[in-house]
Amino acid sequence: KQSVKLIAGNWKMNGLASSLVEATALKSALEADPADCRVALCPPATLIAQMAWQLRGGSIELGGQDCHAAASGAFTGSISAAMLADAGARLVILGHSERRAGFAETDAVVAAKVEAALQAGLEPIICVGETLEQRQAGQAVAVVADQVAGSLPLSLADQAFAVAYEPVWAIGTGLTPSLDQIEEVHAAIRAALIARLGPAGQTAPILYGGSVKPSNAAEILAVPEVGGALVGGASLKAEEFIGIIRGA
Ligand code: G2H
Repeated sequence: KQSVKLIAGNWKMNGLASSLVEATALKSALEADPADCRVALCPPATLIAQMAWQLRGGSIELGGQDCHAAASGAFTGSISAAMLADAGARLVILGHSERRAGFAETDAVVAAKVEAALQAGLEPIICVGETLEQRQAGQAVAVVADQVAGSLPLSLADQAFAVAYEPVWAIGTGLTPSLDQIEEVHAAIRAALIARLGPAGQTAPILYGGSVKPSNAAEILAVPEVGGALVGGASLKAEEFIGIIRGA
């Protein structure tokens, strides 16, 4: 049996205090019928402390969606990894394509953020994925392998972390790669992880992300080397997210 899967919800810039209703509904559902996997929610940072209180005593873990690479200092508007941990987060998503594209985050920036997360005791979920142009040019595997090599510091070797494969063209579009395409890229990521980190690269879960929903979760999660899912839109409603969790 494969190790336990990680199903993480990425709320992105969605969620006000009123969204806590969904988190509470998810907690109740998991208490009534515990999941066979790890479940995490990554809400906007403003909600983490409140949700940590709301979800106390339950099994749902919390994560941030980004952090600064520095430990502290004059970085107006930014949040450090230690602040996320202090608020109650255990994980942090780093290098999401929306950060890479919209905030000019290079592999080197992502790697520095991963170091900062580890320093703060957070488990990073490091995202990689090709654009549609890159896929059409037959470069998907090469692009993703390059991102793994560049975004993962060697200090990850003895730490808990996950990688998320998120093809940019599948994010929020309703499009998903075929199961064969997912299998091919996940195998390439596993090889790149081992090339980069040695035996330590053998066990980190490789999540799939991009338009995961209750109707496609079970088949995607059954693909070899798919160690979980990073779920955007469908994590905002407890009912949909639980449908995905039940597929794990
Ligand atoms: C990909 C994913 C979550 P969605 O960004 O990280 O979002 O499931 O809405 O495609």
